[in-house]
This record gives sequence, C-alpha cells and structure tokens, in this order.
Amino acid sequence: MDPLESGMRYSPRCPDDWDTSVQFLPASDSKALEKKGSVRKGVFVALAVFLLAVCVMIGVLVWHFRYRHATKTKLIYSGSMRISNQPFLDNYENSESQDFKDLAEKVLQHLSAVYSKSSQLSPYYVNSKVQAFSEGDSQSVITYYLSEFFMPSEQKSAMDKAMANMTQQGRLLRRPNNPSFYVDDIVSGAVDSRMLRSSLAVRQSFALHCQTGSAVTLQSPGFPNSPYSPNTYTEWLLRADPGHRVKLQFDTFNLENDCGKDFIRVYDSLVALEQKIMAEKCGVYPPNEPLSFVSSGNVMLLTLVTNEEKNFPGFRARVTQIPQKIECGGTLTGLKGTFTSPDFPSYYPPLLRCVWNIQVPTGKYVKVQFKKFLMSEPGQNINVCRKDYVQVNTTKLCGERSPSTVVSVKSNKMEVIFDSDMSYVDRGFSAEFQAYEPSDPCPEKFQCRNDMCINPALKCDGWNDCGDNSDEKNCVECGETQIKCKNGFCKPKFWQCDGVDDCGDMSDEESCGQCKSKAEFLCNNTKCIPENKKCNGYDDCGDGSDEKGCTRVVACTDTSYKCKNSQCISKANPECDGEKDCDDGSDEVDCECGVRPYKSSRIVGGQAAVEGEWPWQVSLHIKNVGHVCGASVINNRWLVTAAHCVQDDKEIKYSQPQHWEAYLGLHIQGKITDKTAKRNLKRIIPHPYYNEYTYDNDIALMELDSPVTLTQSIWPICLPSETHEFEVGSSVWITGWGATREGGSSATTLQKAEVRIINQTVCNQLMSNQITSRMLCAGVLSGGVDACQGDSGGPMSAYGANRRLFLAGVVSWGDGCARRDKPGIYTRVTKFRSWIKEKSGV
Ligand SMILES: *[C@@H]1O[C@H](CO)[C@@H](O)[C@H](O)[C@H]1NC(C)=O
Ligand SMILES: *[C@@H]1O[C@H](CO)[C@@H](O)[C@H](O)[C@H]1NC(C)=O
Ligand SMILES: *[C@@H]1O[C@H](CO)[C@@H](O)[C@H](O)[C@H]1NC(C)=O
Ligand SMILES: *[C@@H]1O[C@H](CO)[C@@H](O)[C@H](O)[C@H]1NC(C)=O
Ligand SMILES: [Ca+2]
Ligand SMILES: [Ca+2]
Repeated sequence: MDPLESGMRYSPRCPDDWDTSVQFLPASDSKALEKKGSVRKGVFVALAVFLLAVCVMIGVLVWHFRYRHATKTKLIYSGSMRISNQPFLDNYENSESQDFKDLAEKVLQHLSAVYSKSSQLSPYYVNSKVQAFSEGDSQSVITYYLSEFFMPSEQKSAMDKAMANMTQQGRLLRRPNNPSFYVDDIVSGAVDSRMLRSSLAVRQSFALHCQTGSAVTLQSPGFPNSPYSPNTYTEWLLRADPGHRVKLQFDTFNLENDCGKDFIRVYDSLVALEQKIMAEKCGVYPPNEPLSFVSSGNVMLLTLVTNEEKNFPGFRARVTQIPQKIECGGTLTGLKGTFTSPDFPSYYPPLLRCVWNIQVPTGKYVKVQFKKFLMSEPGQNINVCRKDYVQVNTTKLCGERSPSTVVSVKSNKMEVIFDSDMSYVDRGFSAEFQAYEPSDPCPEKFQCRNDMCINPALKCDGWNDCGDNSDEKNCVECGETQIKCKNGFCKPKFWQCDGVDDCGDMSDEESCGQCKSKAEFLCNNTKCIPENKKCNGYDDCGDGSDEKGCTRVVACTDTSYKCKNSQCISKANPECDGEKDCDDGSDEVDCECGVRPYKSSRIVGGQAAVEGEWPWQVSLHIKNVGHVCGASVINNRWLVTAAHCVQDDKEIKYSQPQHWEAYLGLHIQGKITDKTAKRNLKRIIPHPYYNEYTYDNDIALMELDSPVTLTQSIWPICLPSETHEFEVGSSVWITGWGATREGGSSATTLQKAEVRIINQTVCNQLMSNQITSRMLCAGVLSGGVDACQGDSGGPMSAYGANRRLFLAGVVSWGDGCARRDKPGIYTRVTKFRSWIKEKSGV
C-alpha cells in the first residue's frame, strides 16, 4: 500500500466536512469565483474546483504510527524546489488535472532517483507526494512535496544531516534520470512533530486563489458559531496571481494560550517547510492589534493544529492579493522626518531589503531614534544580527530594543538598511531622524550617554529617563524628597525600606532595622521576612525555619484568613489562588473574577491600554456632561467607586442615581461598540464615614438598574479579603481616562500606568501625616512622563496568585495622579471588604 496515498480515502467524505458557515467567497459575488484572464477561467468555474485539492495531503501521517514498532519510526520531510525550463500551466493549480499528475510523476521519479544515490537515505525511503506547484521566475515551476522515510529512531539525526547535506549540494539533485528535467533552489527539512501527532484524527486541506479587488474570508472550522474541534489538522493553500503577494489579515484570533497545544503557523511556501516559516501564534490577540502577514512570492500556507482538550472560538481572516512591489526605502531630506518598516505595525514580509538615504543640510549631523523596534526571531544572536536586521551606516540592530535606541552619525548623510531573511518575521520598527548641530547635539536639553536628549529637569530626579541611567549618574545634590544612595544615585524617599533595591547597591534598604519591626520574623539564618510569610507553605527564609512547626489551621488573629466555617488558616492571601486551603473550600468560592481575556501585548505597551485589558474598568458619565469618574465592576450588578465622586455640589446633584449613566466594556470615549453596555443606576451608597476634608473612607457602591451580561470585555475584578496583603514595593496598575471630577484634560483611549506600593510609614511622613490606615500610597515607577492616568473612583489592580487581579485600591485624592514627586493616594479596599459584603452581598 502506498501510505502517502492512503489519506485520499478521506476524500469522498470531505465535501461533507465543509461547514456551511465556512465561506471562502461571498456567495453573492459569483464573479469573484472567476479569475481574470480567460485562459484560467475554466479552472475556476465553480467553488468546488476553485477550492481545489480538498484533502490534499490528508492523512499523510494517519499511517504514521500504524507500524510503530519499538525500533523503527516514520519521518516526514517537506521540501520545495524549482523546476527550470518549465512553463507554468494553469492546470498545475488543480491536483486532479492530467497536467498536474504528469509533472508530479516526473518530480516523484526525480526524488526517488536522488534519494537512491544517498547511502544514508536510500535504505529508508518509502515514497513521496507532490502537494502543489506554483509559478517560479523566468519560465520555471516551483514544486512542493513531502517525502516519507521509515527508519530506526536512533538514525534520525544522521538522517537530518544527510538530508541537509544533500540539499546544500544542490548538484546532486540536478543529476536527473530525465535529461530535460532540471531542478535547483532546493529547500528541505523535517516536518514539525506536533503536526504529525498520531492523535490528529481529522485532516483537512483547502485551497484558494485571490483576486485583485475582492477579499476572501477564511475561518477556523465552526467559527463563529462553535469552537474549533479537537485533534484536527487544517491547512489553507493560499495563492495570488503572478506578480502579486498574498496578504493574510486576522480580524479575530482566539486560540488556547499554549502553542504546544493549539496553534497556527504561517509559511512562505505551499508546504509546511520549517525553513520558510513566517510565524507561529496561539492565545488571543485583541482586535486593535493587527495580526497581518504578507508573503514574499505569490503563495502562502496557513496551518491550524488543535489538541484533544480546550477548544477555543478560533479565528477569522481576510485574504487579499497586493502588488509584488512594496513601498519602502527611498531618499529622505529635511531637518527631521519619520519612516517605518513596511506596513508597520503589521508583520513585514520575508526576503525584503529596503534602503533609506537620509540627507540633512550640509554642516549638520544626523541621528535616528527608533521609537518602536521589534525584530526578534528564534535563532537570532542580537550581537551579530545574522537574521533580520536594521543597519544604520555601520551599526547593526536586531531583536527587541527600547524606545530610547538612538544612533547618530557624524556626517550629514546616513544610510538605513532594513533586511529580512527567508524565515520568521516580526512587526518591524518606526523611526524618526533629526538633524543636529555638531557643536550642540541637544539644544537646551540634557544629552544622555546613548545620545538621547531629555528635559534637563529630569536629570537626577530618581528616574531613569535616558534608558541607560546616564541622567542619574554623578548627581551631586539630591532633592528634598529624595535620598542619596551610596553609589551617587538620587532616589525618591518613598522607595526607602520597601524591600526593593532601588539604588542598585541596596543603600536604600539599609538602616531599615534588622528585624526591628515587630511585623518581621527573624529566620534562623538571620534573614528577616514579613511575619505573614511565616507558615505560608513556602520556604521564604531559605533554610526552612519559617515553615517549622506550622499548623495550617491557626488561632484567629487580625492577619489570618478566616474561612466561612470560622476556622483561620496561616497561609497569606489564600483566596482564589487555585488551591483549596479551607476545609470547607470557601477560599475558592466566587472566583469568577480578575482574569482578562487578552494577553498583554508588546506592541501597544506604553500608556494606552489594549482593548479588553481592563474589563472591570467603568466610565461613569453624568448625563449631558460626559465622563466624570471611573469605577470597577465587582459583579454583574455592582460597581465600586470613590465617595468623593458622588458628593453634591452647587450645580449637580452627584448623589442622585438618575443623573448618572455607567458605560461598561468601553475602550475609547464616545466609541460605543457591541462590546459596550450602558446602564442607568438604581442606587448609590457612599460610605457613611466619608470625610470630605480628609478623604478618609473614600469609597462608594453603585447598583445598576439591570444586570449586565459578563463577557470578555466586561468582567469583575476580585475583591481582596480583609487580610489580603498587598506588599510594599510590589507593582500595581492604575487605569482610566485621566478625568477628575473637577475637570481637566482627559484621554479618549483608556490609559494605564504602572505604579508601586509605598511603605505606609514613609508615605505618611512625606504627606505630612495625612495618611490614615484606610489609605494606600503608590508612586510612579517607570521613567518618562508623569502618570496621570487614573480616574477618580477607578481601580488600582494588583496581581495575586494565578495572575488574577484584585482590587487593591480606588483612586482617591482629587486628581488621582501619581506624580513623580508625590505619591498617589488610594482607598485601601481591604478595609471595606465587610462593608461591601453587607451592602451589596458581593
Ligand atoms: C555530503 O555529501 C558529499 C557528496 O556530495 C559527501 O562526500 C559527504 O561525505 C557528505 N557528508 C555527509 C556528512 O554526509
Ligand atoms: C554614513 O553613510 C552615508 C551613506 O553611505 C555616508 O555618506 C556617510 O559618510 C556615512 N557617515 C559616516 C560617519 O560614516
Ligand atoms: C538553627 O541553626 C542552628 C545551627 O546554626 C541549629 O543548631 C538549629 O537547630 C537551627 N534551628 C532551627 C529551628 O532550625
Ligand atoms: C516601612 O519603613 C519603616 C522604616 O522607615 C520600617 O520600619 C517598616 O518596617 C517599613 N514597613 C514595611 C511594611 O515594610
Ligand atoms: Ca527573519
Ligand atoms: Ca531622570
């Protein structure tokens, strides 16, 4: 039996496998079925033909494990090669055509002749199968094939070597049985083992050919009505007309977040050829983060592999063809300007080289700053940059680089080269060039060692604004609210004694007292750890002394977690950490909270949030006024906000529910989508002890007039138990549109800022004793601009166990800004846990 043909036994079934919701062409647009140019019309008369080769290559490996003896195993190599002196016939797109079969037969003969010449390969060669043909340059055809070998498993690496040697020595392959049959450009490699899993029960193959001016939609089987099926291998062979490229753009992408299980791969080929892989993706990508690929030639392959468990919604993508010629490179002149890699921030195509010649006025020098730089790929060494790179005169850059990457040259001309190799693509870069005076590279600014220019006020302010710390070195004097580190850095006082080494030499953590605080435990090895880390199940001391003689159920204290059955347990923050700690399991009840659907992204980074990143964020509007405060979703009916948001003033009765409307699932102000829910309020419950002079107890509850449906875009945040500890020095996030009840500028897109929790004692000293135990302080962490992104009433989100987010605080104190020189003040939610429960039942 011919194993490579055995897959065809599925073909009679395959037409039935088509899910009617899987539409490759708009049904109404029958013209799209026809390809322009009459010669080819016959090939594309019907959908069935157009989607040729359904089930091509199916079951290549169904047999793979059928003969799985202890010693022998099957290996599949994929490959492509160029057949020269061979004009492309339209029928080569149709694997049922005689032309296809005739040429395929020649290829197979050639392959077996070639393998028979290698003593390493010939004993194990079983057979091959031609998967497709496509147009090559100057009267040639490219063929894509799969070859099967059956061999002792320990031969695998010798086999890989022999195959690599053979393809490198292309001459070998050019020695044909048939003197008129010439091949070159051979690429071959072993197929990824995850695509050959014996568990892959269903194998489907679709083919489609794009037209200019009309997009074709493809989607994972079942999308959008049902999740994809388990244990499937699906591939799409995508083609464009000669002289064009294939462009694949995902508008929805939602797979299991583990590429070892479910994943897609995009190839710059028509067969799963490792050397021509463009990307492998899994997980979820938000709609505003383009996942879009462009081929180097006129073909592309998309594959989807799913495993036996956890089926996700899948994906939908548009396929179009674009002209081969890509706009990139050129001459840039003037005093400054910007340029990007092709199609940034979509993925650049493989095998592309662009050259920019930058020229600024004579007498000046030129520098370029890369604001975004994403050119990572497996196998890249960022010191040598042999794969994809950018070269600025003699400086080569690759990998991921910080936005402070500046390259300057001492001339008025600069050459920037972008180069991508044949495998793996990334999003590329966006850059700005600027002319400067040789004598004054940074007019009225401070020049960092890396040639960046920053505002001089940012020198010695405790933040690394240059990115290389050069603005914070050799500081003579530190400000009033700063401490002077032993190594010369100035750091904000509020990072003193927070357990994090901010100075870099630990001097901000010295003289904090060797366990002088009674909230610390002295380990047997003289290390000090917070008292609540004792008996938490982890060896925090490092010598196990904090975990000696612990009982899990302990006598109740102020800091121990109380289970529903009134037992207390010693573990810190046991709620919703995925482990049952209470005997009655009450610590893991009501844990449908604090997780978000989208994984955080590299591209957006910065200050703007990714859509769906903060699904508990609410925008509170006053009718006819607009956005006034933020709030957090805690279940499908209740919100938490700040009490100061709901205090009446002369003009508006903020305390009255009928004046408010709440927008849930909102990302951009004014842009209501199907993900947004708008609700009126039924009730507002401010904390009875809210003090409008001191902002003590600045918290309020709001009840919606009708419940919302919880979705990927609207999801509650976890409420921390009364004893939940948010550690000093840990990072938390504040989010909002930057509004204050008093007005002021606000952003249209939801903003985020990372801040760090400040030691309460230190904060109280800095804030002239205005900090009560119901408040929590946090300071801006990252360099750059001040983080004024929190709305009054909005959430401070903190990671707990399992990457779950807890509501650590509510933005309080008027403007809600965390400024560099001043901490931001938040309502400490743990103090109000029982009050929230009492009033809302949540
Ligand atoms: C590679 O191929 C050449 C013949 O072209 C042969 O002489 C050589 O031994 C081969 N090397 C390996 C490692 O197989
Ligand atoms: C940088 O490259 C440009 C173009 O090749 C050249 O004119 C210029 O002199 C180079 N600058 C330096 C400092 O090497
Ligand atoms: C503490 O360390 C000493 C030796 O340094 C050892 O004798 C003693 O048993 C240790 N105590 C505990 C509680 O681990
Ligand atoms: C806060 O800092 C003080 C010293 O300024 C220190 O005694 C105290 O232990 C710190 N608190 C925490 C929770 O780290
Ligand atoms: Ca690459
Ligand atoms: Ca600084």
